[in-house]
Amino acid sequence: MQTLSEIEFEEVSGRDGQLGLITLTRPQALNALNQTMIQTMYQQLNDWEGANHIKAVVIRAAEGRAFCAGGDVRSVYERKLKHDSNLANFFRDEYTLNRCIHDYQKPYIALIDGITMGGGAGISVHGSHRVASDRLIFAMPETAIGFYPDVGTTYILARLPHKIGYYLGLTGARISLSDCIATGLIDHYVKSEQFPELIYALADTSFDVNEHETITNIIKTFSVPAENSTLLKQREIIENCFSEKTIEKIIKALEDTSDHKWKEVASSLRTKSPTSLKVTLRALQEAENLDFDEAIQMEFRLSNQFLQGHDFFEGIRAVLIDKDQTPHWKPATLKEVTTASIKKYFEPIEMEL
Ligand code: QUE
Repeated sequence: MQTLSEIEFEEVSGRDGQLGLITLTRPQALNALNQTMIQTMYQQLNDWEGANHIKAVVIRAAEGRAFCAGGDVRSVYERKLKHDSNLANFFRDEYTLNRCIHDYQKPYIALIDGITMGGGAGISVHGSHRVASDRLIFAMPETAIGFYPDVGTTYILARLPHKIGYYLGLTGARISLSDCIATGLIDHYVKSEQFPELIYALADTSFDVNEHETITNIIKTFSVPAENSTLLKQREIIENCFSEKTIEKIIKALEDTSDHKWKEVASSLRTKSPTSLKVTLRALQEAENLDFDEAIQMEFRLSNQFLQGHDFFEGIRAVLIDKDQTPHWKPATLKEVTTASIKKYFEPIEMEL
């Protein structure tokens, strides 16, 4: 049932033109993106891109714990149970939206206040200006549900310094605002109380010349310094372990640190889908040499393959449906995952993105 709107669009007028304002309003599902939200947002972004009176777009979430907890993979699971033959179109629509944001011809400003995971990253980190509050919790947790970091983030994660993107994408680690600023995932820290004023300041300013820098300067009048990143202090260990070329070697390197925290990271990797880990590692390695468009096309191939497999549905079941937190992966061990089975994920498909 979908009676109330789960995403809202407004045009905010200021002394100099209008902003397109998107507000996610599905707090009961942590603003997880369903296909209708994705399609209407894409439509609206296209309309605003061609509308002379709209000078920039801002996205935010209605008050609550989350900016956006992901794509609505629960509904993907339900559709699978109903033998829906076109599950891949959910991902086609979502990645088309992500690509639209990456390519957007007007400034796209994400104001992030709260949990941002998976699909939530896909509608924020590809924007031209990424602003977050100290309530940000960022994660790409998909290997826990037998999937992989998608929504264009293979491109992003592959480019983070010190192999931090490999760490985030493989382990699903949750990181803070200061860690996001230090790695470059987020550009500015603004306190959430300031978000409304920032929106009005943006609406009031003319962006006629040098719009990117003009907006950056407005944001800077509201921004405050972030704390020191705890993650960046660990960059040597991270870079050392996550530069290894296989999952088995990464796990071994983590165990060899003889540091309690990093041994636990090794144990946590052992709980993830072995297929997900191997596909994710290879996808990040590939994405280092791909442009955004190529990376998200690769992702669409991967997602199609995950929809054919076992682990994605088992992961959604264990984490989001039955919540027993005990997924039974098939194959269950890294050793049993064949090179041929991984290779298949990267092969061309009939209907490419
Ligand atoms: C790993 C994930 C996701 C997750 C939890 C994980 C994910 C996702 C959701 C989610 C959260 C709230 C919802 C919803 C989905 O949780 O991708 O429909 O209401 O979308 O451990 O990858």
